[in-house]
Amino acid sequence: MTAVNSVTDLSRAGEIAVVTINSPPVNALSADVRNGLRDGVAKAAAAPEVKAIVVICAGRTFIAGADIAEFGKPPRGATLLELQGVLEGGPKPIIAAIHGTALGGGFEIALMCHYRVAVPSAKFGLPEIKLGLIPGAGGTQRLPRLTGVEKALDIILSGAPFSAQEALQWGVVDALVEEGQLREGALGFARKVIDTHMLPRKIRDLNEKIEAARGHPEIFEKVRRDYAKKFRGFEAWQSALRAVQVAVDLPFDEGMKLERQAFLDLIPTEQSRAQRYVFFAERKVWKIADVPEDIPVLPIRKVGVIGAGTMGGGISMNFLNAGIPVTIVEAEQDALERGVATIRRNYDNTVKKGRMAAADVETRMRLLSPGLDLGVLSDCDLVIEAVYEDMAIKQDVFRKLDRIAKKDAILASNTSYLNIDEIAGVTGRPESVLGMHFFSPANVMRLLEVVRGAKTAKPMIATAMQLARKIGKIGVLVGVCHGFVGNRMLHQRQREAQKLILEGAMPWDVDRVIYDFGLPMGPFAMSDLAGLDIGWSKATSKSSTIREILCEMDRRGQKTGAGYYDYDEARHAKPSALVEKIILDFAAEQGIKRRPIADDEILARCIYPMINEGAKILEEGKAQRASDIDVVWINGYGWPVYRGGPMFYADLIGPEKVLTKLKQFEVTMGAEFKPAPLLEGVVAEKKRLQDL
Ligand code: 3H9
Repeated sequence: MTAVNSVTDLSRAGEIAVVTINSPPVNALSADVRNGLRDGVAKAAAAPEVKAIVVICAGRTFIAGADIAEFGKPPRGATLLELQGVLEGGPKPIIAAIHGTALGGGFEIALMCHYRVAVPSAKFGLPEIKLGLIPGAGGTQRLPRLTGVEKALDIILSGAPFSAQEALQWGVVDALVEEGQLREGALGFARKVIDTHMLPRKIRDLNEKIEAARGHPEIFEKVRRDYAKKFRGFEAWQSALRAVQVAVDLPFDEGMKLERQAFLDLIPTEQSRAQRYVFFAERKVWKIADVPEDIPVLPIRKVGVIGAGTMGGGISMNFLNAGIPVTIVEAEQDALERGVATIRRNYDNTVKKGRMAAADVETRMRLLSPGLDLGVLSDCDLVIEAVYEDMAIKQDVFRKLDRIAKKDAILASNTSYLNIDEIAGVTGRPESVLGMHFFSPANVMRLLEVVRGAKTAKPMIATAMQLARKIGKIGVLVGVCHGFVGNRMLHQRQREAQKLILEGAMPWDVDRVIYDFGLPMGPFAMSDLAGLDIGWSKATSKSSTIREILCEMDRRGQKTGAGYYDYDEARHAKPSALVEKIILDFAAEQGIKRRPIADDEILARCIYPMINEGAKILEEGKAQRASDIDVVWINGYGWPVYRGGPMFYADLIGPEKVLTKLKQFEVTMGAEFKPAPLLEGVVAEKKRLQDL
């Protein structure tokens, strides 16, 4: 074995040379890896005794893509054209041996090789679209030549990984070899190549499948229609479509050039910068400054959930899906039965949509034990309380839990606003208490705010975060404050939205601006969906806000067929003339002189106070970093990933612009716009929020 460079080795097995890349953690295609690959393969090809070359990776995976951290920096090292020259253009057959995840540029390197073998657990994919990019090393030109245009478009536009079995079926790999025996299997394949005189097979020369698509623009039209909704607001997908179309219409080398240019053009776009930022942000959340990564976590073998309502049921499903038994407790038999029936119905609906096998429903339901008494939770390792949002009720539950739960159990509250320390304070073990704030629908939304109380012990925090990962959530550690990170910022937006409709806008104006910005819906559509009567009661309602007036009229949102909007049977929203009149009358009664409000102002009024609140959250240490706040907004509220989250957005448009506007608003509209000192500091020091 000889070292080619610091990340590449060259070894020999008879007439077969083996080039091994070893660049942890994921063998990303850095300059070193590219250099090593180029030089290693070239050296092997030059040795007269070598008849075939295997390219393989050490560690947990084949090359998992370009080094994302390198994008936008000055180019270094071997170029992709050079790699293509030594790999595809090389004189001797080259076999890529694949395990782990061959993604993006990694998969494209494999496609530059002449043959591919993989272990059955390997995964493949072109996830560039998720980074606001398109494949830039031939993926859009070579993949359609193997799989046909439709399949290739699906792989490129979904960005989703596919299995080794699918890869075999679609002609992407030539053979599967025994799990754990990749090197031996690849050598065996290489032996066969030598013995049967198989020549280097270049994908660039395989034209049959793309010729089949030539003269059929309807293929692209259909895909464009199918994906239009999913990609509302996104840019890169149109480039991806064009690149594949070029593969069909133009010779290979021209296609390569156009693909490369489109890729390079996308790198500096705001969307791609935002999406790459989010990629790293979603990986940073797991790192907690004062909780070591190797701290021992507690085994969670059984989970208790108190409350079988919408939240309790959704929360339970997460654990059932992960194979963890759940005991769910309700006070009344019929509420318990309703809760269990809802869980089953949700699963049945998933089966109907073809996304789950019927047998899996039974497997999951068998893991669920319903109970009517908190006493049945005594053997749970984690208990999550999801009862009515009321401090006295929650404290009562925790007092009882303290007596029932086993010694080292984690006691969690799913509260969305309340003070975890006050809840923990009624127990004799505040170190075991934390918040696990799921977002509705809890079995669908990816975000989990893990709320750290003043006394929560570190192993409890580490366990909750690890569990979040296990159930497929993205866990963000937050501190105790009203509404934590997400709802605390949301409150700012909701307040301004309510003010805006009195000052001159209509609910549908505000919603349109927020929707066009990229969120799935605006504040009023969201209220209608959630129900206007959350936290409202007839007894105390005094017609003192638009919301109260609407609730009193039984316009309580979609569920009553009317709220800020009117709804038809299919739940399509229509602006309501009645609501318009209610707003106008109410504003007049309040002596508010209405004025036209421009879209710019609506956006700034809704979003800048959120950014300001985010700055206060950082100042108070209630979030670890600005990017954690962004992860909350992207995964909990549908903030468009191509805008990177509210804090990244502030950096993008310039913190100074936000500050200036807040100051103006403060003068004309009052103290709620007073800029956070942290924001003032960032501007004074010409920093970015994301760097704090
Ligand atoms: C591309 O290839 C463009 C080409 O078409 C054209 C040009 C050639 N770069 O996710 P994990 C880090 S675009 C840099 O926790 P897992 C990651 O930050 C690229 N760093 O592990 C983390 O660091 P840390 C197309 C990367 O086992 C560590 O590795 N490729 C990269 O859950 C472990 O990552 C992709 O988009 C990278 N490419 O999942 C694939 N990848 O430990 C992106 C990872 O300091 N990667 N890191 O926090 C993934 O999807 C997952 O990381 C993977 C492993 C499935 C590979």
